[in-house]
Amino acid sequence: MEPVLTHQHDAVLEIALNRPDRLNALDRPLLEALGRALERAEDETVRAVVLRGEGRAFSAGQDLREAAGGGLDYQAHLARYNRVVLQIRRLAKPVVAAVHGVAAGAGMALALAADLRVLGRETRLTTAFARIALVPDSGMTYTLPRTVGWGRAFELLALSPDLDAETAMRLGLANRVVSEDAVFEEARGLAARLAAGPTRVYGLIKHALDESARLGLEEVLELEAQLQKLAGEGADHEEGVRAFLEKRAPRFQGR
Ligand code: LHQ
Repeated sequence: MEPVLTHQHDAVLEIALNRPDRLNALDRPLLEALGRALERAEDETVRAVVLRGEGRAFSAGQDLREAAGGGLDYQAHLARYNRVVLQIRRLAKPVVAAVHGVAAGAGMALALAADLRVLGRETRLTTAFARIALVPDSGMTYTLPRTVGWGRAFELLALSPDLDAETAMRLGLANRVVSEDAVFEEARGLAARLAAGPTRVYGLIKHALDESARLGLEEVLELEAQLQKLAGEGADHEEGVRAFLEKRAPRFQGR
């Protein structure tokens, strides 16, 4: 069985984690397949990505059977996680995580690396790492405090509560909460809407937000000016302005 499934519908690439009997626990073959799937997302025919899980969960995080007994070289293994997290963040197009069931540990970290999260009303999130006496990884110490604030991050990481969808929404961890069986459709709808947008500019927005996390105000202002020059030269900007003046909806080509 392929550990990751991909399916492209129009300009939306759907990537599904596919170890349902293990709640899509992440092991080496799955992470390597996810890396290959994310390479496919670079294709210019792809303008948005949905990341989701098969079965009853998004992902239970690292496969603890693979990690048990000291047989796993954590540093080498983390390079596989780091690769996919960077692939998601550096992909110059939006990634929507469709999070149903549960997302734990590195599974939650993958969802946090995405640009938008759709949760089901019954979905639970848990950082999980400290429950098994591990520090957070897969970028969680970067994404979590930037999402929920520094004041809450330690509590979520140290005590690892089960967060329900309502709390996740309140903390800014979810963009949409829908009924559990509508999670994929909602995520696909969002991705389709984004795929019809100014894709190149979405990539620049993503870059600007990531960079702003480590820059001072003066540097942010400078970066915005540089990116605005790039955006302003784009065909989509010209189309957006023309559509506004002609009082019609823009037809963006993603350029
Ligand atoms: C699992 C797993 C799992 C294997 C459920 N592995 N089988 C760590 C190490 C090294 C380097 C890289 O980074 C990391 C990062 C991490 O991700 S650390 C955090 C790892 N994840 C966890 O600690 C979560 C462990 N799982 C759970 O706490 C629960 O399973 C959750 C809360 C996810 C779901 O609970 P339930 O809905 O009650 O399901 P369940 O526990 O009954 O699980 C169903 C099956 O899936 C079960 O197998 P079985 O044969 O008994 O039916 C579980 O053993 C298996 N499974 N998570 N991570």
